[in-house]
Amino acid sequence: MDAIRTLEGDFTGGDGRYALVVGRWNSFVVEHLLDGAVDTLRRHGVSDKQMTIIRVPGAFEIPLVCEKAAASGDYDAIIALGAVIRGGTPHFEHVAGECTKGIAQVSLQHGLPVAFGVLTVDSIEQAIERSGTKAGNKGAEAASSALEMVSLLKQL
Ligand code: INI
Repeated sequence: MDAIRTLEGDFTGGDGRYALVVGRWNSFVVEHLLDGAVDTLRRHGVSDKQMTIIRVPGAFEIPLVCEKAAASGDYDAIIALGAVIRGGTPHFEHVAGECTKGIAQVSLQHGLPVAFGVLTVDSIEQAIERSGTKAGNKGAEAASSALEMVSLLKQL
C-alpha cells in the first residue's frame, strides 16, 4: 500500500522575511514576547536583516498594520505581538475581539501566515505567566509557528 502523502513544515530553513508587529500597550509584558520571538527566529537561523520590527500603539491597531505589511509583498510571514488585559469594562472584549478577527482576516485575504502572539488574559499575573515564566512565552511560540508555516506554504 502506498504511504499517505503528508505535508508539514519544518524549522531548518532560516530563510524568509519576517515582520514583527508589536503593540506598545502593556509593554512590560510585550517586550518579553518580542524578546522570545526574536530569540526563536535567530536560533533557527534567521538573521537580523531578515526581521523588521513595526511598533503600533495598541492591539487594536495591529490588524491595519499587518494588512499594510502583507500588501507590501515584503514579508513571508508576520508575527503579531501584544497583550490585552481585562479591565472592569467591556473595552477588553472590543479590543481583543477586533484584534483577533482582524489578524485572521489579513492572513486569509493575503494567503500569508500571520502568527497570533497577542495575549488576551484576565490579569497581569496571567500575562506574566505567558511571557517567559511558568506558562512559556507566547511570542516564542508565535515565531515558531511562523517559521513552520513559511516552510509548509512553500509545499502547497
Ligand atoms: N491595547 C492593548 O494592546 N492592550 C490593552 O489591554 C488595551 N486596553 O486594555 O485598553 C489596549 N487598548 C488600546 C487600544 O489597543 C488602542 O490602541 C486605542 O483604543 C486607540 O485606538
